[in-house]
Amino acid sequence: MIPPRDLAWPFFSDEHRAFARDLEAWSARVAVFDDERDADTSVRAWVRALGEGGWLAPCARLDVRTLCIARETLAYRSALADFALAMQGLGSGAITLFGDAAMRDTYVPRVVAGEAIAAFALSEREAGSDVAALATTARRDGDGYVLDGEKTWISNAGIADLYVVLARTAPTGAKGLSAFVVDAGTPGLEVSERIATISPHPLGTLRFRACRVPAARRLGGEGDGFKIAMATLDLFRSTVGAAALGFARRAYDETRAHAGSRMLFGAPLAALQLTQAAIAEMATDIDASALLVYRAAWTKDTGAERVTREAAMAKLFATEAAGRICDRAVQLFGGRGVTQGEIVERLYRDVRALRIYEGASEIQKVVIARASMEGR
Ligand code: COS
Repeated sequence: MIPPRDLAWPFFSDEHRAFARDLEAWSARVAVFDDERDADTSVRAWVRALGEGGWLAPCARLDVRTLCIARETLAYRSALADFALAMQGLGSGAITLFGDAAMRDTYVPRVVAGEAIAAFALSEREAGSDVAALATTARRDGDGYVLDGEKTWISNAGIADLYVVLARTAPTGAKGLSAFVVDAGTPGLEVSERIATISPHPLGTLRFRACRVPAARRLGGEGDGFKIAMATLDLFRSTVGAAALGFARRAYDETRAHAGSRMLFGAPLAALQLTQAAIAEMATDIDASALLVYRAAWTKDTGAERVTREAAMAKLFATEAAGRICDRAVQLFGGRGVTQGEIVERLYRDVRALRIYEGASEIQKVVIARASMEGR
């Protein structure tokens, strides 16, 4: 939940403030569809509910501040609600940004209505951080392309209706990549494996075997794939920081409530100076994260062509900080902190992947260092 004083920041317009308050009210009221044993059903339910509520509209408008507010607000309540919205955005973002009118009309309204589930298929077993090393091929054949290869750790694999897929149309390097939209159910596309993680959500491996895709399903020009992937990731990286912020704020609020009521040595836990130090560091990490996230989002929304550096800083700092905060929360909850069913135990698991997906912390450092050396 974004505190009212933060909403007073100049990064936001009245429209953003109203969106934050309305989504907060909706998400506090709505039933929570989080069943860790059946994440597929939970995510489908969230996508439908978010679509019906009109909350997926920012996935098509791509106003980064609204996307960040949405992720921060939903992550505070439910990791799967945040995941559902994030993937509708990331999975359709490249179509909104680079698709022609026909492709946008075919896919984006259904994604926004919650009628179609979207996915972004970039990572491979040997290439995720090094995008230019992708090996899946797309061979031109008449009026289409034939895809062969494997993608893994793909969120929504198995429940998605459409996949944006990065594949190689020329032998080497970043300029040899192109992007395609592939419908689930296309002959030659198979979900070959489902992957279980510490914070369950739909994830799996896709296998392409002579999978034929019409040329009209290529996004942008042949060879534009690397830049399409980078531009899409640049836009969504700040939103990963925003989700981290939502988890962190929840852990912080749970910790403050606990520290005020848990008695030890004849006083509340919060009376101990070591607890006070922990709470002070959590609070400072949260404000610093929020400032970096909304600085990056505002910079993009107000017309910057690239926000590579700002988005990398926001994701790096906010996800690392949220890891520290959720870890501290577990520590201050003691035995309860590692007990299944406790909110902070769940947050501790939910927050971990954010330092890895959409560019690991180490990659964000590479990106920031390069920009710094170039004087950007
Ligand atoms: N936006 C637009 N264009 C970009 C860009 C960006 N963010 N980053 C790079 N480019 C352009 C470059 O300007 C360059 O263009 P020219 O050849 O015309 O000059 C081209 O793309 C190649 O860039 P570069 O040489 O920097 O490519 P690298 O292979 O060295 O890129 C990094 C390395 C680390 C930046 C890249 O591979 C990356 O971001 N990896 C992380 C990807 C990721 O998030 N993976 C997680 C899986 S997806 S959930």
